[in-house]
Amino acid sequence: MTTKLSALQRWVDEVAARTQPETIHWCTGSDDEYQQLVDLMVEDGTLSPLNQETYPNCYLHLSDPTDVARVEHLTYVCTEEPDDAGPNNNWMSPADGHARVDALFDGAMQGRTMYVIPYCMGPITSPYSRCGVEITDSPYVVVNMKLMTRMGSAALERIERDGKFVRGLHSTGDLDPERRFIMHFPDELYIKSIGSGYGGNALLGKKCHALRIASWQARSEGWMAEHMLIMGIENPEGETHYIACAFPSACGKTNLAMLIPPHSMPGWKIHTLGDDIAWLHFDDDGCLRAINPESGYFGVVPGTNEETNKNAYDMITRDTIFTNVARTEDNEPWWEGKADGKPAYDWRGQPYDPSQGKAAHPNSRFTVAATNNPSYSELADAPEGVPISAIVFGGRRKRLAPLVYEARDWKHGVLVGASAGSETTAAAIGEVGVIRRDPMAMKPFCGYNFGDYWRHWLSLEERSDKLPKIFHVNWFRQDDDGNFLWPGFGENLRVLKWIIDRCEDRVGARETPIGYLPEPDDIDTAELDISAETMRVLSSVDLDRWRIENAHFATYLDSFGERVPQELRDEHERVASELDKAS
Ligand code: SAT
Ligand code: MN
Repeated sequence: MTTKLSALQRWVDEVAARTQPETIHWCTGSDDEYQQLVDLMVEDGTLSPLNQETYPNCYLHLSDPTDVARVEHLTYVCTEEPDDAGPNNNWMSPADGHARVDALFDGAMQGRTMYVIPYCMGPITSPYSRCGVEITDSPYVVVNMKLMTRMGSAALERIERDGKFVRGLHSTGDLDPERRFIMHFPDELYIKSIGSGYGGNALLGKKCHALRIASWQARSEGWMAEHMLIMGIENPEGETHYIACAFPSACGKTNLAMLIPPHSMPGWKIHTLGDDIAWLHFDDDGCLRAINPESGYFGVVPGTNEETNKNAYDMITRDTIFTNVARTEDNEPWWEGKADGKPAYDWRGQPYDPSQGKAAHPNSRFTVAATNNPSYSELADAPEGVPISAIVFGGRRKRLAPLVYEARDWKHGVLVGASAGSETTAAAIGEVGVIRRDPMAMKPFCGYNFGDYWRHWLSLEERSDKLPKIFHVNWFRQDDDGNFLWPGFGENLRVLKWIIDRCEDRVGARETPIGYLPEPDDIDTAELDISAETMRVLSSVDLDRWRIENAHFATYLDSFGERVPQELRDEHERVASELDKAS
């Protein structure tokens, strides 16, 4: 196969000339193609079949032990002006960026097959969708892209119609961390990634395209590309509200998106639209609508069980690719937090020895098509997307943030998102558990200067009088002994109910310097083993800690210099003075 789109054909020829593959394979996206690639990888050891009786069509991939997470320090945004990438990104000039990686791509695919993957982020017929083509020498990337995106012939037809596509060039290279780069050239809608086969570094449709490049495109075209799950919440009366929630990697977006309502909330239903990325556009009525550009999940495995996320637990018993989990004697996948079985081999493929660390890597992942999810929404393929009632920010905060609070208005909501922080997780290489600022959960993913990004958020207020309300949640508060105060998981629906009641003006709230908080009794705790005192702690504001937090954020804002919108500084000062007054 080839293409009638000359710009695409030319690019493929040019890449082939540089990387010198043995053959070129244009991906059709068919099930047969998927199976052939899986068989090929089973033959060469890239994949191992798991127990086909209990885990039909499930396979295990063990990556190089140095290649198990995103590498933020090797991820660059290449713009002419360093300030356009901003202090939130590593910067290189486009000329240097190309030169740096092109040298590594020279001859990189010798003796290998080069796969050309046309893909569409979002429903094929949606005006909000955007397309890309990834060229890779990794069949593992191809099968993951098949599970995660709408890829193959239908996407190619749309690309040929649109004439426009994001280019993503990937090679696993030699996996040497010294020769690993993830480069973005937003002006050219071009991504070049080499030296890693891992998820966010290699599946270029995901973070590289759908967040870094798309956030750049979104600013110039007047929409938003955000690190948000999308879910529908249906109450017993049959009324459904859609919300979009931004939490950092490995903070429970997948679990929340496919939550199972607790026993005390009969008649409630959850509909999953997406678990990681939302593209938000205004419709003609000024209503903000969301589509999920992806069509599959790349979720964290450890901790997944029938209690925490039964939908995910069930959906990954078939048709799933596991990456870096452990294995039992019966060849079933195993991970920390799985209720049954025990590990025989660890994520490096070695006989399990507890003194060598965890059996499954803390960032081990499942890749599975969204259609496997029992709570998958019927509207996930709707070209017009779903209307968003609330935007919810959050993160892991042991001490500071209350269970839930609501921003006073849009401007304050932008500040709430911009000042979000979270403890780091195993989703990226680096220290785990330290607080870092993570505005809108986009720290690793915003493809341009955060100052300009906040300005873009603020500007939306002029576009509509139907903007969603903005909230902040924290499922991760702990007591002095490190016990979680809130049970989390399915019980989080109790908090979402309060959020929806606020959107519908059905419940009051208490005004505080940080925003509106529920009265402790306004969150229903029926059938929960939680004391009134704990609820009081969860719904109170520690003014001293908040003043320290606010001062810390001021310093952070300063690091963006003149790019910080004055409106955001003013809003920050307003909150600071409210905090001073209240203390
Ligand atoms: O590796 S990914 O970026 O795809 C997953 C994540 O970190 O959110
Ligand atoms: Mn993510």
